Amino acid sequence: QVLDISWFTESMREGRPVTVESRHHIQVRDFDALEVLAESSEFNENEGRCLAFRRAASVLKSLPSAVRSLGATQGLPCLGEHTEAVIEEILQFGRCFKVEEIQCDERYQALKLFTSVFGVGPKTAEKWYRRGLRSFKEILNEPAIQLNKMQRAGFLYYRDISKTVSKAEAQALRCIIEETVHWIMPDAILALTGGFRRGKEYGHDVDFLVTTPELGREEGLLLHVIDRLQDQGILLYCEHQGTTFDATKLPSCNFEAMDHFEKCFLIVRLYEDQVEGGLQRNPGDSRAWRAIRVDLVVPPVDRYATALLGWTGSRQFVRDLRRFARKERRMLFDNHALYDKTKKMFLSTTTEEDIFVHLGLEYVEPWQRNA
Ligand code: TTP
Ligand code: MN
Ligand code: MN
Ligand code: MN
Repeated sequence: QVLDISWFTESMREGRPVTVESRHHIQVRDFDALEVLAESSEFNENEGRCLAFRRAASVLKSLPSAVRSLGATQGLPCLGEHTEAVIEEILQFGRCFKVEEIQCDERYQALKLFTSVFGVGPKTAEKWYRRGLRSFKEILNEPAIQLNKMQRAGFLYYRDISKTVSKAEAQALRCIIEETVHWIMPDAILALTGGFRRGKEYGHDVDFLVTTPELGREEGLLLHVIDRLQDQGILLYCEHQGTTFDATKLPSCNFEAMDHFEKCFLIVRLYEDQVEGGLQRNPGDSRAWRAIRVDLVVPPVDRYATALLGWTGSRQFVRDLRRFARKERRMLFDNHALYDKTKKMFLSTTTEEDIFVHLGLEYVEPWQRNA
């Protein structure tokens, strides 16, 4: 299949400017400033600093009112000296010099653009940048560059999958997935997870958990679902990963580690007439469908609660909860299990509520987990 890039123009570079008028409080857009710093740290492989900026942004986001003076941030957790300096600059000048410098940086711009493609991580982006490549056109016209299957799909459907997914589109996909799963196994359990379970209006993909009432019956189910989507002619891309789950392993301390459940990363075709109120469209696009990224994960039913919590996110919320568990409760948990280090035993969980009970915390509703 030859890549059609006729639709691509240089103007599709992302890069939102963070310059703001001079004013005397911190507002929502300033979190973008911290996000730029986090991203830039990520590109420079400074994972610690990246996490620090993200944590600081989420602490500021959770404040009930705007920050109007540096004094107002005194005593807040997780605000390091770098973040304090950024806030001070924004309060004083309405902008942050360091952030603007990064946004103008050629390497930052190229890496941000490249990593916006599905299947392209910081390593690949860096490799392309070092070869002197700066735009999609240059990458796609460079004969020495071998794109893998995922990256080809990433470019092919770039315009659709870099566009947000609406709640109505997510709902339509839920119906499609539900019908497919239940056609194969009427009593299978399906849950919408990710940002849409947290009540978000928009997302970058749609995430689902699938399991079965009895342990073991989930084996083979996902491959069957994939087959069925293929038969319906709506499967545009599929990467399937078999399970590597090991029930004897302790929960991982490394949050960024992917979980071991069987899963697939899909690109699915969604038709106009399947969505209440119609599809979100790019100007001038008259196609009757759009492509959407979908993740399906299949934990065994006895791991459903931890998997649901992990896949509901947000990333920052789960990261903080795991940190709390480790530091305050001597407990480890990840998407697979909850483990008590004092008692040296796994704690069984059937629902998300059980996890909060074990951690000695009040239940936090999904819509309150948008940290
Ligand atoms: P995402 O779909 O990346 O994020 P999101 O749904 O919160 O937001 P968006 O609108 O951008 O899609 O991931 C959902 C959650 O799943 C997130 O908290 C991280 C988690 N996750 C895992 O636990 N394991 C994995 O292997 C992956 C890819 C994600
Ligand atoms: Mn998601
Ligand atoms: Mn995401
Ligand atoms: Mn996802």
